[in-house]
Amino acid sequence: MAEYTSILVEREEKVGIITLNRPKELNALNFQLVNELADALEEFDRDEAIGCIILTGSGEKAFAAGADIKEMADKSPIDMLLGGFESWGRIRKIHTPVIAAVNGYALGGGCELAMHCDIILASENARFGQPEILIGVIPGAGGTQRLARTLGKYRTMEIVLTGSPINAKELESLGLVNHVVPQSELMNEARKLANKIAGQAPIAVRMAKEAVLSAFETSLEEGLDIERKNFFLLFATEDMREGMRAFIEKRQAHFQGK
Ligand code: CO8
Repeated sequence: MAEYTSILVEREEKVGIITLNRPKELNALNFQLVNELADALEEFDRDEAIGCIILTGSGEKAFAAGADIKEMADKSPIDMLLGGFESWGRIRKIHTPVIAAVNGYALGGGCELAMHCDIILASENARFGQPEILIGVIPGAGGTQRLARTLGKYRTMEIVLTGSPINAKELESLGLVNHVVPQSELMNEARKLANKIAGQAPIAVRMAKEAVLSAFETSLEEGLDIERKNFFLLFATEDMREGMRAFIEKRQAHFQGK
């Protein structure tokens, strides 16, 4: 594992855990942190032994309270362009499923980062929001798009135009948060879910993630094509033979990632 200064990286068997680690700044996302995060996610993505990644924040107050306003305050458009924004694109392209364990504030870039993940678990005290409008800007890492595609136009407009926070329970009822749990249970629940995913046939998991994400980026026709091709492709894997044989023989399947 590479050396990181703004994140903590651990592995527990098939699960990789990344913790945003600037607790005094409520894990505000400076460029260094986002670059490190992209590096660490890619490192886990290359590791065939890792079947799922959990992303969380250190401390009890925040997942991430947004991009680092102190770092951004004096920047020019060119500084922002050259400052490492491509790391967000790298995070978006991770093939391994990523679970966000949102343990407090997920605001601005923090909310956008949670939405880059594939499943969002939240503690009861978690607060989400896109407060950029309050400091004279707008979301810049996908907030307007991912919220609109999940919640629809009207709720998204209110969130983006008022900057008001939303609690985890409300987002659970709107379908953006998968489950809300007590803070003391959050990492246990994330581990349980991560281990369940990491125990599935790895190539099927990858194909499934790709197919679901294509629903955000293609027409229904193209998305159905991607799903069907991935489905057919899985008939070339040993894990597909093993999974179906195990069902017929009434035993547990042993997947090898081949
Ligand atoms: N950036 C920098 N520092 C921050 C941030 C932040 N986003 N959030 C909190 N901090 C710092 C505070 O300045 C404070 O530091 P200090 O002790 O040195 O004064 C420390 O963290 C603790 O914060 P508070 O004292 O404010 O804690 P409170 O409990 O009173 O309030 C809040 C917590 C409500 C979360 C409050 O801190 C807050 O409103 N933070 C800012 C939230 C925000 O506006 N986020 C959006 C930022 S813009 C953005 O995310 C654009 C994304 C674009 C794409 C990404 C590009 C990289």
